[in-house]
Amino acid sequence: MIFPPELISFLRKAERVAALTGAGVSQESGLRTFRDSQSGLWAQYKPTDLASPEAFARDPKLVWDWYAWRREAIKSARPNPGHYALAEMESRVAEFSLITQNVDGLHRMAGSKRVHELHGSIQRVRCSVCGRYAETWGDDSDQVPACENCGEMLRPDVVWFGEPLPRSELEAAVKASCVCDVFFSVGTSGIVQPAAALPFAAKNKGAAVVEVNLEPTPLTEKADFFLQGKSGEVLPELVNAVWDSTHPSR
Ligand code: BV8
Ligand code: ZN
Repeated sequence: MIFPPELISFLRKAERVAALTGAGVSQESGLRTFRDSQSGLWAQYKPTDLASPEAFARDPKLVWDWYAWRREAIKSARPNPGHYALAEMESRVAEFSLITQNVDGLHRMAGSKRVHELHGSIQRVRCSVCGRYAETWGDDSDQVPACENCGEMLRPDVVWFGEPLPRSELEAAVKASCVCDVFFSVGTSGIVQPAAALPFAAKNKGAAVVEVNLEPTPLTEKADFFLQGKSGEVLPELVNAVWDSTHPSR
């Protein structure tokens, strides 16, 4: 891909960069995005119907099994070149913040250090009542595992629709978005709030906004650069073009 020269020079000069990622950045690791139709047993459900406290109250075992199925899928997933390119960018820029909506943990696995998980992590499990984290749990086939501390049902440590985001993660993400020189929005349809507002906040504070997606989104017309393509291909090429061997890292 040929990149606009002004994008290259923006990135070479950038002191602070922030990147918001969504399910699209993990698509090339073999994980379905929320927009892709779910497969098999789960095809009949919309994620928004399962990822909510109401769904868990109505049918806790169904919701627990959906997350157990996703944890299994993630076990065999590995970071793809897009994740690694973002980790490389962090090593090249003075201040880099990775803000992710994903709960799959692949950014940290790829070596990203400063990661703000806005929607929690599917790898962590906590008690739905006393909040205690569980390291291990039974996989009893007909009921949700119980908390060792209080006996109530366990749940995934993710943010469901209608639940508030972790305050410290959101505050850090808003701060990074408002002070950055360049803001990337990668592999996200830009629908879910408040994450989807971050690129607009960055733009309003004067950042150059770069969107990487297969197709346009509500952000595209506001973005300064729209790099249409797979993040696993576009991002490594961009990192090479900006910080190739002739340009010293920071
Ligand atoms: C809150 C964790 C308040 C769980 C998730 C009406 C209007 C506006 C807002 C609302 C509204 N009604 C309700 C709301 C608020 C609601 C919301 O935004 N709803 C939406 C549906 C409108 N938000 C909330 O409820 C949030 N909480 O607001 O709380 C509050 C405050 C105080 C006190 C109490 C309450 C909580 C939202 C978090 C929900 N949890 N995940 C889990 O994972 O199971 S959301 C989940 O879905 C993801 O985390 C992610 O955020 C979202 C999916 O979006 P994407 O990641 O973008 O994925 P998607 O599949 O949509 O798109 C993929 C993109 O990638 C596509 O564009 C595709 O083209 C592209 N792509 C694909 N392959 C590639 C690619 N791009 C590049 N390369 C590729 N290879
Ligand atoms: Zn408990």
